[in-house]
Amino acid sequence: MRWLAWVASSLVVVAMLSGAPARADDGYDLWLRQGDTPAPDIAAVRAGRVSAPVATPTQRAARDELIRGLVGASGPDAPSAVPDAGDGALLVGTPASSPDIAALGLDLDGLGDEGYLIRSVTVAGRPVTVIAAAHDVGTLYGTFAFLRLLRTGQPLDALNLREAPRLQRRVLNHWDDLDRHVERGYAGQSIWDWHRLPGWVDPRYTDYARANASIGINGTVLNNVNANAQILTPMYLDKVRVLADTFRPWGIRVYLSARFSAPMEIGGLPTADPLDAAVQAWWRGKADEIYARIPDFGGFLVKANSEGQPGPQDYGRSHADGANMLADALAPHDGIVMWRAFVYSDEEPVDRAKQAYNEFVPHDGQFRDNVLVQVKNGAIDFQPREPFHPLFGAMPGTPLMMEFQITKEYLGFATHLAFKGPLYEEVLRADTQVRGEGSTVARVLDGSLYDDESGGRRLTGIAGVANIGTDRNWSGSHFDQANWYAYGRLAWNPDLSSRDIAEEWTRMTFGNDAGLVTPVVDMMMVSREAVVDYTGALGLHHLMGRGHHYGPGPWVDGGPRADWTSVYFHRATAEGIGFDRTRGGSDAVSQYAPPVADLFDDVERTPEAFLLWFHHVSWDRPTASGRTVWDELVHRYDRGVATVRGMRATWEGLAERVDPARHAQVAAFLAIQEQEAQWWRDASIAYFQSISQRPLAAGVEPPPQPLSYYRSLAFPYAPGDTQ
Ligand code: GCV
Repeated sequence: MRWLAWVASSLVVVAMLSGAPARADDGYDLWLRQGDTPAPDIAAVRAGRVSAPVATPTQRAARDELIRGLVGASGPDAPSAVPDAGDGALLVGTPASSPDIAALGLDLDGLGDEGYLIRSVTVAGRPVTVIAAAHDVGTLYGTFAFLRLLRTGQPLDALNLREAPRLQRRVLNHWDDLDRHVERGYAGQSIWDWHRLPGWVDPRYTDYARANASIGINGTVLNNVNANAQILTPMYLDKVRVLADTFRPWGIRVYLSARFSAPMEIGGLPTADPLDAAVQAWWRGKADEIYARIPDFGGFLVKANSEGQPGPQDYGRSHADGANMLADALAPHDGIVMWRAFVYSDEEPVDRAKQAYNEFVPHDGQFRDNVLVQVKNGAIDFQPREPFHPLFGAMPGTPLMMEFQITKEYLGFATHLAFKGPLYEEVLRADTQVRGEGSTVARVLDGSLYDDESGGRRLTGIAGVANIGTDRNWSGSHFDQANWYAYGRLAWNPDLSSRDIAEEWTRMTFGNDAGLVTPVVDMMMVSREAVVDYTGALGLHHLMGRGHHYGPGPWVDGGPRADWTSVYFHRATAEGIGFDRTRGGSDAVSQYAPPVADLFDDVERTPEAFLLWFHHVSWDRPTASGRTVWDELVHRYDRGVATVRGMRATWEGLAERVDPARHAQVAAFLAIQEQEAQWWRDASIAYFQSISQRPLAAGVEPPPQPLSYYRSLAFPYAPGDTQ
């Protein structure tokens, strides 16, 4: 009863606070912030009765989350236990954990290990909200979903939700090195404090797990795909074990990036040949060693024979040989291999966009059942816009998992506001047409396209390259948190709309003030297109600075490899611009299913967004607007800068509606973005005009500096570069 009284008095306090101005916020609490959430007005709280089991760590996590969410309390003042409320008005659990749930006889079939239902029912004449699942982790996800409804101001009195994730493995990929450098990371150092582990378990690890669980992420690859074999030594595995123990209550498994040559580097073997018996035995022993510490270890992620990494081809073996050798070592423990398809060779004269397909399609059907081939969303490298990767749909006999980038290597690092939800959505909804219309990338990923053959038993998954670091706000900027959030929500349900996700995130992150939500969501929804415009529209790609990838570098040429230059990709000449990937060119179009290949092959029908990706056209070719390609490109550069200017103005207008700390940082970052968008625009126009020799249309401002100035800028310490 003391607890009930405490809840009641807390509610009064929360209610009083809900009308107060926004409090200062450093962003640490992400979308889980209690912030200015109005006092919950739900039957359960009014009645003061919540029944949630607390017998396991996952149950306790769900219960604690409810306490935080319902009474706005955490920390030392929070009640230590929810009383056993019998016919509680908020009833949480599984048939096994709660007799009350069992008594309801709910239909939990088909929810799988992670699904849940949330339902408003009447028990003994009293309204009860039920959060039920077949397993504890389902109730945890259901709890977060319920709190999401609460925090976003949804009605809670007639609920009938039934949810299960569409993809099984929903994983973050950390490109974190063991010295805490983060490759392509713009949010400080790696959050994994390897040196102090396992003795010091930073509470931030729990906060990390909680944030991920709240959006349904259920796995994390702790180390960079450009892997260091040391992570597989006993000393590091003891550290990994502690992280795995910390994440387990939140339904999160750990995975590791495995360096293919580890048997040589830390095992003392003379070879890493996957067909060598000693090598196979070494990996089996290594797997046993890992599972002895971490019984639910997820498995290995591997970057092999790509950008200088070792791999099976060093021994004349195939990607399937390499992946299967590791898969066999993990199979007795139910582990999986995520084998990356991001492979290309500078010794290969073939268009880089075609190489992954050429290498992997011949091995379709040859991978073990516990292998997922992990494919980037597009065939080049996480550009602001790419057509979907032709491998999606081209390997019916092999489960493919998506690799998105959450960090913004090519979209302005952490200072540019670019919401990637629309990028993810565009790719997931793209129609491969491999089995007629509606063969979307999402259906390739969730396996539903192949249900006839697999009976729904295929392994499925998705990965996102994390944007997380030691910065207090985790992601380097407040708005980059939205990219982490959107990735998780789409990993759970690839059919969600990015606008809905943006709104959900905004409400949870900044509050439900209608005068704030609409302008912020509108701003987020135009932001990625703005980046496309000011970095190179109409299908241009790979135009950034060399190495660090910061700022414009359309002039980048020479160096160690042609396929790391910009001129390789834009192919601008005095006559025209674009990469001819048609049947008459590199023929990359033929890697798509015939209707898509026909579309991309036809310059008249190719969507303008991909014009210069697939075609080399005259600068003077008319575009849909009536402007020539040259004038349209310049127009888009200007449009991109103007959009950012508009975003700044929108944000300025929200000063009274956002706490000063977050408002000030976002405002400062938008100012940086505007300057850098202008820089991209000026440098790109200066460069392309030096090639096209076309005049600028009337009214267009010439770049203020000569091309030589933009070319002379150097940034040796830009963050996130490879080491
Ligand atoms: C981890 C791009 C990035 C590299 C990254 C690589 C990959 O080339 O610039 O930093 O390496 O992709 O995805 O393996």
